[in-house]
Amino acid sequence: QTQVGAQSLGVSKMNADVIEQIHQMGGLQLVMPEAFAVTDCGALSDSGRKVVEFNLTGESVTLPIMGGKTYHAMTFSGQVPGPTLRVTQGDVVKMTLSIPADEVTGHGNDMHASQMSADNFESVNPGQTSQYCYIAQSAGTFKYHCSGVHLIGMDQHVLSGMYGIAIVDPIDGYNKLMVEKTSVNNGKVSLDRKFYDADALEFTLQYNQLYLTPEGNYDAGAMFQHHNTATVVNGMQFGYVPNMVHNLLVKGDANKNIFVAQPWNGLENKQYQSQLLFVENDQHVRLFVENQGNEPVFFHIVGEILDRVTQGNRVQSAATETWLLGGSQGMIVDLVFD
Ligand SMILES: [Cu+2]
Repeated sequence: QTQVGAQSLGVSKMNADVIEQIHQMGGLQLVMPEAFAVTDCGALSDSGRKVVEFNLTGESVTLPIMGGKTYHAMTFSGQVPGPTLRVTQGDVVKMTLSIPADEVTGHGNDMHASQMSADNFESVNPGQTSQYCYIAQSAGTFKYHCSGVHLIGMDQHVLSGMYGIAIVDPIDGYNKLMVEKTSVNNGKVSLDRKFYDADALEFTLQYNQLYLTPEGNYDAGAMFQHHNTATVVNGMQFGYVPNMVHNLLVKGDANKNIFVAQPWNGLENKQYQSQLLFVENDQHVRLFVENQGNEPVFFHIVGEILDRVTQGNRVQSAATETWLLGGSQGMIVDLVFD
């Protein structure tokens, strides 16, 4: 994980000659948004903006892994990924992180939607609580992640499960979706654009890697070599394959698997049972996607085209087959299965 400390780029600390040199070199402009400086919860709660509280705990727990074993996970609020924050652009986020007294390590929380360096918040020790506030100024999907103990162990904490997303909805709402079709009229083929209402069926998909020793502990050596033990989506391998219920529906036999691997088959798995994503044809679907890991994600849906890709409230593509997400990059995919 690469962390650029915004403070280290503070213009006031730099030699004026350096700034002039950068200028002469052709263009690096440092922009410090308002939110960078505003962390005062007292002032922000009185600013006329809606205040949204986001309360998290930092907890180490044991979670199941494919193959029937477990691993030592670190989590926000006991779950992987952590709870999803959803706010509207312009809202104030009041983030509170509490660490239980019996937790084995301190934790932090770096929310990319905040445009603040993790240095500002540092970390919270077991038995303590800390808080910061910020204005969610930019719309989009943004990662949040543990920043370790003063950045020490950040890789371990994030790759063991301490990540989530903040969805910042545009202040003017989402746009309707346009999908290009063609039709034949009087023997002539022509464009026939279809428009879908902005309201959509929504899902979040978060990609990450697990780097584990056989005992289920974090393996930093494997991480540096990119030898991942598993790629996980929303914290699970093969979490979106059929389970026994689908076997029964499709094959008439709960024990006859439909797919090559169905590791989360049984009802006894409770929340760890696999979950299919059900959508209807001709329905507007919106996916909030974040790459939480340190491998690229080549996002493609078999048999579909991504009708619209949005990042930072700007449309990046219409009708692309695949979109590439680097580490700590998010996107909003709007599409219709047709
Ligand atoms: Cu942590």
